[in-house]
Amino acid sequence: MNYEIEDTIAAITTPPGSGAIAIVRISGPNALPIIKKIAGLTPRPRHAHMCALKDESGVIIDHGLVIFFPQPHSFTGEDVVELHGHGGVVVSEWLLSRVLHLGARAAEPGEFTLRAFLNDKIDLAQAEAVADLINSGSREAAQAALRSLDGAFSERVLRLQKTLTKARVHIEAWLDFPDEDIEPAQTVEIQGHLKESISFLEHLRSVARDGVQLRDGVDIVIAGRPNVGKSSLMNCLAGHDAAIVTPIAGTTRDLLREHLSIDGLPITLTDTAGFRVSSDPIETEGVRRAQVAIGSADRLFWMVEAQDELETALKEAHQEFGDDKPMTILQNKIDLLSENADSFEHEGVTIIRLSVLTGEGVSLLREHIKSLAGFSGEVSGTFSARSRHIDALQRAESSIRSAQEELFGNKALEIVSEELRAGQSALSELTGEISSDDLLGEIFSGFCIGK
Ligand SMILES: Nc1nc2c(ncn2[C@@H]2O[C@H](COP(=O)(O)OP(=O)(O)OP(=O)(O)O)[C@@H](O)[C@H]2O)c(=O)[nH]1
Ligand SMILES: [Mg+2]
Repeated sequence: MNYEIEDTIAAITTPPGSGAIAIVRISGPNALPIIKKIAGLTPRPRHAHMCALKDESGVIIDHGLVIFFPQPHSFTGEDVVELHGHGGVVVSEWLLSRVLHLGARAAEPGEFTLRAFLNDKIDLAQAEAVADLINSGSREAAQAALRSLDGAFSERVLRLQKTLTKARVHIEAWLDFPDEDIEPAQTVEIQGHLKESISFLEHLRSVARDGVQLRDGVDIVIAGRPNVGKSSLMNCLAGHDAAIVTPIAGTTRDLLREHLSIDGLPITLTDTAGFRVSSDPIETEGVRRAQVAIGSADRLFWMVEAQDELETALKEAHQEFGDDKPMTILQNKIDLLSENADSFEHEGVTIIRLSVLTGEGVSLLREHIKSLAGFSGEVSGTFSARSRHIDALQRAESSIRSAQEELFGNKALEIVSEELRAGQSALSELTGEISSDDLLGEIFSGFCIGK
């Protein structure tokens, strides 16, 4: 990652290929001089100018719009110019090469957002939310990312920081004047701040956990012997005929992936070829691919027929995939036995009896999927979050709990102070007040070019 912000960067910000428009974005101190040479005018701030965009010999590359966002009121906090040209690969690359020729450097992935962060336009949690919004897998996930981008997560972290600062002010004062006794009323006040912080952190962590699920989703593979109804389930959950379903065993040969959402929880569902030993090399390859997909999935749905012996099904699945693979056993086709849908635990494995054909038990399955992800389904106030956020919130909580215990117990104020400092520092990682280059590199390299 390039952490220099003195130079001027440029990139095509729209996706490659043909489209109605393509946008070249320039950010940095030379954005305005560069555009003057290309468009032959000094654009007024935040006005769209229609003009001829020319190369160095005066040849018109394209007619397009020029919009100038002067610093600091731009996305990056620097002078930003956008060139909106016609959306063709040749024209947009020609425009970009002209901009680069005039002294701009090609932006790295995420570099515009990195600059917004470095120039204090947004904090780290908000920068991450930009990527989450772009990559969101459901409307709910997009809304959660937008909430984070608008500062919902950061505001809560800031509120916590303030409460902890209040507690630290007292502690530090006592440390500075060790001869003075601690007033009982003040201890109560600090305890109050710590208690408030802990319960707020608990709440924040549970909302963040939903946020992580909304962002990451769950990767589920449906597998089992041929003809048990795997593809039928895929179609049922996807809501359309994604996979071919026939009464012929061995219908599905290849992996088939669908992205769907259950109450906003993004799911990647993979349908696979039925497991059996076959002399057909295509089917054998299908089974091999299914095994690979199961290996990397969050969860395996091992499907059998309702009439099959449960113990046999469990043994078979454990033999095939080991004891560590998180799995659910689906006993399908209960309609043939005229039985009711059911969901229960057996030897630590969830068993769901259902009929994909009649739809009975499918709602049990949907609830099961949400509970697997620890997803409450209450997404209206959720913001997008990542596992690094959960980790930092957990560390902050454990530090504050230690401070609380110390204050009740031994009352070693140095330790209380140290724990509170550690708690605040964990919270600072969320918003990026404390961050390493490695972390920034990891976060911003996940962006696309031009963002
Ligand atoms: N009675 C009944 N039939 C079902 C049910 N679910 C699926 N079927 C039928 O079972 C047959 C096989 O369904 P598929 O969904 O193609 O099964 P599959 O497991 O994908 O089969 P392969 O791709 O060959 O491995 C079809 O005729 C389905 O209509 C069910 O709940 N009840
Ligand atoms: Mg199938």
